[in-house]
Amino acid sequence: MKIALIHCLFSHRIFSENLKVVDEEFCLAPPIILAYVAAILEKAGHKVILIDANALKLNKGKTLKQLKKFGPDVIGFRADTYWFHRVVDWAYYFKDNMDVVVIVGGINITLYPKESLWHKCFDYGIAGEANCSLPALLSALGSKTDVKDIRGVVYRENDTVICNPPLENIVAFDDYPFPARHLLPNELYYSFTSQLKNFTVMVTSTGCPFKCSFCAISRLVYRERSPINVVDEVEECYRKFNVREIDFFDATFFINKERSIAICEEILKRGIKIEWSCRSRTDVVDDDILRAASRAGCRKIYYGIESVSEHVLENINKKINTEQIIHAINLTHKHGISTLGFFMVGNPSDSRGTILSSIKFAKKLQLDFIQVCRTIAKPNTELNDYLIKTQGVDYWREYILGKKPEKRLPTPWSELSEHQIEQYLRKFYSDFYFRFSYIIKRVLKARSLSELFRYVRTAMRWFFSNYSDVKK
Ligand code: B12
Ligand code: SF4
Repeated sequence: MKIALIHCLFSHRIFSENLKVVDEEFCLAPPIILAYVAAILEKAGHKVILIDANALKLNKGKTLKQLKKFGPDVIGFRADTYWFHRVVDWAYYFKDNMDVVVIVGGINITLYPKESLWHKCFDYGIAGEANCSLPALLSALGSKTDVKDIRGVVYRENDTVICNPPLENIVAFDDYPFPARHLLPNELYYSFTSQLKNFTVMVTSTGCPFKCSFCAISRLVYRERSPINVVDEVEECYRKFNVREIDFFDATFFINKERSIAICEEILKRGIKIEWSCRSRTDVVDDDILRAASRAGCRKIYYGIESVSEHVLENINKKINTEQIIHAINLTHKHGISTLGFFMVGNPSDSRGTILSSIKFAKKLQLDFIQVCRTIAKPNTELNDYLIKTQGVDYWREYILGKKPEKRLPTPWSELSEHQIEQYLRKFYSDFYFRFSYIIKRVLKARSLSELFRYVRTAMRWFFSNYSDVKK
């Protein structure tokens, strides 16, 4: 069959935890999940294209032109919760203009299968992994046989949405084919802090064994790839796609010390000259890991710090303390690796005092970058459970059904108003970034004009932002 996978043109959403400028400037990353789906389809013998309309800045009309040239039997979308209605809008458009079957997959279909398939622009959904379900669904469509026995498939019969039982076992992550990067415009991607081209993202583990109350990843099954499998993909990126910088997008890359060091040693052994970054908890790194990482090209680590207040950290179930944070950041700098600290404002028990202390702390730690977000009730989190309990309704469920508009969600766990949270969020950024000493350091550390240009553009956008997302 001929299948076209489409990554829509995305934009900032009102309920996002990030400021508009951050959502728009933080990164232009490859739609790696759809590239996984593409690889699964190619392995099953299908002809596939992947249109990254977001990177290519294609609107629906231009994407339709490309689709018509290819003439797909099936088009596939990935839907996460925030962007669900954008995907619905695009799916209706193509459905109205072409004779195609539309399949949707991704995390939101796993969380809200019935509500998602309530939208008639989708003919079928896949809840959970595509590996077995999608090839089986396509062969049933090809042979016009029943789909009722295919696990993970969601479909409509008359006007009722049927959710088949989920897959029994999850697929070992090593058994996935590598993402089909040959279908992507690899030279276009970058992140706010990336310094080399080509830049890509990789995922070497999913889920996380920790249970922070604001985080949806804690509820995904933790599974990891073996070091050899990871470095095989790194090598493919390096040799086949001229990748020189990789952002490992795992929730917390260094969680397994032995695996982390084995990955670093394998990169060194094969002589792959790449630079990379990753995300980590502060309490899992030590001298051995950071030494190995630095030698293998690690140039930046994104640490989840969230707050300096131990009371706040306890309330969000972060299970770290300030001593561990200070130790991890200093050790990372000692090994010549830059740091980005993630912070959140509007946490349970956050106050003006805790936020101002966190700002001071971020500056004192001499972090190279920070990213600050509002604490929101993301779908499938403990905080969302709390919101459902206190409000009596699951906003996200209603939003998917189209019964609730896009809006800022209440934060009943915090004494701070929405306006105050917004102001502290902005203050956090401006107090940190707009320091003379910081600006000089950034300019001196920049390695290309395009990197410098990115910083200047974001700073200008920051200055001229008219708070439009606050007013809404
Ligand atoms: C890599 C990653 C990214 C990458 C790549 C995303 C992409 N578009 O490809 C980047 C950096 C771009 C990214 C961005 C964002 N992400 Co992200 N991301 C991840 C991460 C860490 C790993 C996902 C992954 O690669 N898994 C491995 C693949 C193989 O497994 P999988 O995702 O389960 O996919 C399988 C099935 O879902 C299914 N499937 C998926 N798509 C499709 C499509 C079809 C047609 C079919 C049939 C099946 C199918 O088959 C796949 C293979 O078996 C996850 C967290 C996690 N650990 O899972 C968050 C996660 C998916 N991201 C999330 C979010 C919120 C975002 C952002 C909105 C963040 C932000 N504020 O900007 C943006 C969204 C931008 C966008 N629209 O893509 C949330 C989604 C929550 C939700 N309920 O919607 C997650 C779960 C993390 C979290 N914070 O909770 N992300
Ligand atoms: S915030 Fe980080 S450590 Fe906590 S559950 Fe999420 S991924 Fe794991």
